[in-house]
Amino acid sequence: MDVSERIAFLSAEIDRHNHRYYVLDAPTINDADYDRLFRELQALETANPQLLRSDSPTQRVGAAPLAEFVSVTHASPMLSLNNAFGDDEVAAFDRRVREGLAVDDDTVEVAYSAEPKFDGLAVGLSYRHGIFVQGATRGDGITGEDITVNLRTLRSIPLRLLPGDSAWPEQLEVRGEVLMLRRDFERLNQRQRAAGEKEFVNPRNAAAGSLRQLDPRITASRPLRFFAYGVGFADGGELPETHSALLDRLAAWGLPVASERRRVHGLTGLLAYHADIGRRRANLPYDIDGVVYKVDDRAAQQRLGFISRAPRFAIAHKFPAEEAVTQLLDISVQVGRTGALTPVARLAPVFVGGVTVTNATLHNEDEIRRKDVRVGDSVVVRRAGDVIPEVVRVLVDQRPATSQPFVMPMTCPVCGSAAARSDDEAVSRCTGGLYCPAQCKQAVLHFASRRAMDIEGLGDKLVDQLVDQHIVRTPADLYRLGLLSLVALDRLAEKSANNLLAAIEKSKQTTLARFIYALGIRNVGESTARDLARHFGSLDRLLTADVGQLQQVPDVGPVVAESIRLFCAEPHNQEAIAQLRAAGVHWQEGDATAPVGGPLSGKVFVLTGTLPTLSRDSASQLIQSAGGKVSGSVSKKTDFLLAGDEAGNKLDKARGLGVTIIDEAQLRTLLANAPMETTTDD
Ligand code: 5U1
Repeated sequence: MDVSERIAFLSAEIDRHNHRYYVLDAPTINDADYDRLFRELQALETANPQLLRSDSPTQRVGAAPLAEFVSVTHASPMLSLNNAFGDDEVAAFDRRVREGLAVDDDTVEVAYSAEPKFDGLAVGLSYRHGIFVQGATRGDGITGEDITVNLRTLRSIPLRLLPGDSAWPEQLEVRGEVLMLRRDFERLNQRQRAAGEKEFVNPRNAAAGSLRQLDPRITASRPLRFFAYGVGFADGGELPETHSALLDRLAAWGLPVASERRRVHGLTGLLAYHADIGRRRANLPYDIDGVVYKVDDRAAQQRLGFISRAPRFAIAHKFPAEEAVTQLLDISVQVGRTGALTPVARLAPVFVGGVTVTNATLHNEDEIRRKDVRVGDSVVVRRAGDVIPEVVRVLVDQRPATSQPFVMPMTCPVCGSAAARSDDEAVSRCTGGLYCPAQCKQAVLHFASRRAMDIEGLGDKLVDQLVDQHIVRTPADLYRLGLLSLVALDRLAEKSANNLLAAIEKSKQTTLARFIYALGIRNVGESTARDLARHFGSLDRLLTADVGQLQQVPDVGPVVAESIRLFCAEPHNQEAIAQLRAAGVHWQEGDATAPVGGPLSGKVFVLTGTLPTLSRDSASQLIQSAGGKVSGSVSKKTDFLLAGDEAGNKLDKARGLGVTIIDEAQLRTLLANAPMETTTDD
């Protein structure tokens, strides 16, 4: 055996043992022998650097710390799931699926794939010709962050896929979750305790904190696992017809897949699976917050399609939220961005749903009255997943004799303006608008937030000072800030102040969708802002639209349309928009039908020749999903000619017109590096 054969043998052996340990949970080697193989491989690679492969098992750790995460546009959006909280909602899901697939015969049951719903972080792993090339977080579902170097450190992620029984597609993006097993979490916390370091609150937080580290050595030191639950994108190869067979195939390629997955039939099968996993939940190696059902037939999934960024063919059936009893110490009233006064329960600390809870929402005055919640009460508190904890009910028999009903203040607790409640609303609102420091702070924070104008470095402590010292009264004032006023603030060094000013300057160039979202119009979230931008294509068209025109936008009903109209009609808002424009905030306006805000927004591409890995369709899809346009012929309006092998006379024409000619690799760079786009939730 020569050196290169020995290196290949050792790499394959180490991969095989990783797979046995991390994926099959059936190791066949002890730690000392594993270390010996590993050290021998390292020594051979050091002595023969020309034989070092990027997918070698020694190359998991060792990448240099990153300065920042680069954003990546997903080949297809990473969707979220709709939730069902009870059997009736699951029955409704099954009914919708049957209707959608026109299954009329009552004796026929739909086949579903049922799986645990991991309480981890969604990621996508891209393989090219079976080699792991890129890993990304879900981010807003359209763009995520490139965390390849961190994901490479997870030994449960194969750096090269096993051959299995069938060939991998040339390009494959596997979707799944990164999590920490409970036993690994306990051990990690023991280690933290022994080192005098802070303990992690729960496995999910520990996994999240470990994955988003700029230094991959930190990620490598944390016991993270990956579990696959599907495929986001595939090109150049066949995949099985059913989702359950797809999961089996992913497992055969060496990817970890939950062993609790089952193929079940009809509503009865779904509910029996939920009950079974619910019974076994406490003994599972990982935290789950429910189960996921997917129509098993993948062609049927395509037919059912999507609604508002969630698939119609799948649903998460959540487990009931965990509850605990604690003392209600006080009720305080918070003022939100739109002036809503929200009563908040201040609680004696209690561990529930994986975290220590000290505050819980009481929603509004009617809720407090309905539940008759009083200071001093013993209350049942509930928390599920990342949902805000809530007070469920009061243990009235334990109530102190002296307790008094809660009375909602008639004035804003922050600015003293009158609090008003309209007949059709459950909440009272402070009428102070931006005069109210609480509303102003929230408005500025929202305006600057990552998915709005993305002004990095403008945190709540800074906004508190800027608003409290009357330096900032509206978001437009941010663009008037100077170095002198910033360095005069508490704890803001000159370097940070300069960075902030640069971030503010950078934010001036934005997209229409981001700008609309940043305005903070009531009932207009990111997705609606994007729809509005796409529909109207210009801010002025939006500002002058009437309720009827607004309701032509997908998902905009009478309530949202009225909120937008009210906002646009308000002179203060028009003034604020004018100030922002005068300060230099700008975006590209144009074709109302083009996706707005994608990294290739407004760019016209023409394709010619055969690309190395992408089909024409996939390349066009990638361009369009990033906001670009694909045209059939080269003209003066063409921005890029994407040329592959055997390019035709379009290449000559493009050269003649001075059009930029790019290859597939340059397209990918454009997709990854172009200015960030707008978008959404997790
Ligand atoms: N187990 C599992 N989790 N999960 C999450 N499957 C699964 N599928 C998902 C998501 C968001 O989405 C696909 C159905 C598109």
